[in-house]
Amino acid sequence: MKILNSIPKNDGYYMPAEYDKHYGCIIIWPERADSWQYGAVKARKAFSEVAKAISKSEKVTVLVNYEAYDTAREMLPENIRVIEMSSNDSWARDYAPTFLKNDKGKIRGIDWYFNAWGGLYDGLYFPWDKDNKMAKKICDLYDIDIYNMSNFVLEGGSIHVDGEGTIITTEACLLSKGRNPNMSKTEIEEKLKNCLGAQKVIWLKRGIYNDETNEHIDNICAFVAPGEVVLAWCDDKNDPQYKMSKECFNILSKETDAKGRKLKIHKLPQPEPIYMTKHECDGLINFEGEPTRTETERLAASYVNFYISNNAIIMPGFNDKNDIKAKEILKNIFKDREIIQIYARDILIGGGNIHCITQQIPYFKET
Ligand code: KQY
Repeated sequence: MKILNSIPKNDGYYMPAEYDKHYGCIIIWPERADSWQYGAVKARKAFSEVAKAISKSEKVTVLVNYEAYDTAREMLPENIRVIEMSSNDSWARDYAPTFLKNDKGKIRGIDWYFNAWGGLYDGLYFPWDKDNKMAKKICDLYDIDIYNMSNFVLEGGSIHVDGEGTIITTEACLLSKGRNPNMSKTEIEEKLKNCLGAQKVIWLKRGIYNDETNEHIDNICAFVAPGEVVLAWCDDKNDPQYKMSKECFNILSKETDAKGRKLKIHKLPQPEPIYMTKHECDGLINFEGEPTRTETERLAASYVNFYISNNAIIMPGFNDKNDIKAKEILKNIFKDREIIQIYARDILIGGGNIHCITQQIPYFKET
């Protein structure tokens, strides 16, 4: 593995869309006592279901701390590789490398700086050193060269791309004070375009209500094809999400992508609001000085937080009346892929969902 200090765009590298062909997927095993209730038992079952669904069509590698290795190996089938690697928590989307490819089928990674969604300003835990080292370790594991972008704070869940020159993100997250406070919006935009080999950034203002990541894009809006997005939608005018989604819709409907296409917007309904219960809060161990979950706290549930595997869409379900409706909408969009819905409340309690716990590796030729 070589560490590169050049600019990906100048080297001919760009981030492919998630619906492009994958080599595999990385997942990090849940363990942290303030994220995963009651020793992470239910979370581990949900993570295993996600890993199994993805492994039907791509190679899944699960990374796990020493202490939980035996449990992970026991719970996961043989076709899923389990490797010991230290982490602080389990959000592969945010701190596994962002992978890029070039036109010759070669791939490279990006090592952004990770500061637990806002560092000492409004981050969610401290320390985050093990998470921050994972991108480099993962590239070393696969012998993939990696761009050093440690002067820029970014999580993978805060960007989506169409693989044809367009990036979408939210201002609430990327312009937040806990990430790159000394950079202007224009400078951040240039950095994204240079790193991801893109020509255009579409900025939405906000994401999902009460999303503790400062409102990552991957919970509110995602590309499903060139020129097409899904957007989390809410019809209830009394719900704070109503205005937030409407504002996103207004921006998207006036925008064009990097190739000048108008965007087709598919609305994906939200589940009814989901709140933490006392029982769930009692199952978490809270660390002094860090944000905690509270009873009746609204969780940032969204069907948009799905993973696109080679032959399926792995989407969350919440035992909600909109589970079936959301599944049908995705089936109509992804006609050639199976739609696998996994009950995801036990992932949601940790603060994210299926997209947040996965990171795809684009298809590449092994040497
Ligand atoms: O990317 C995510 N949505 C993960 C957020 C986890 C926050 C820690 N509880």
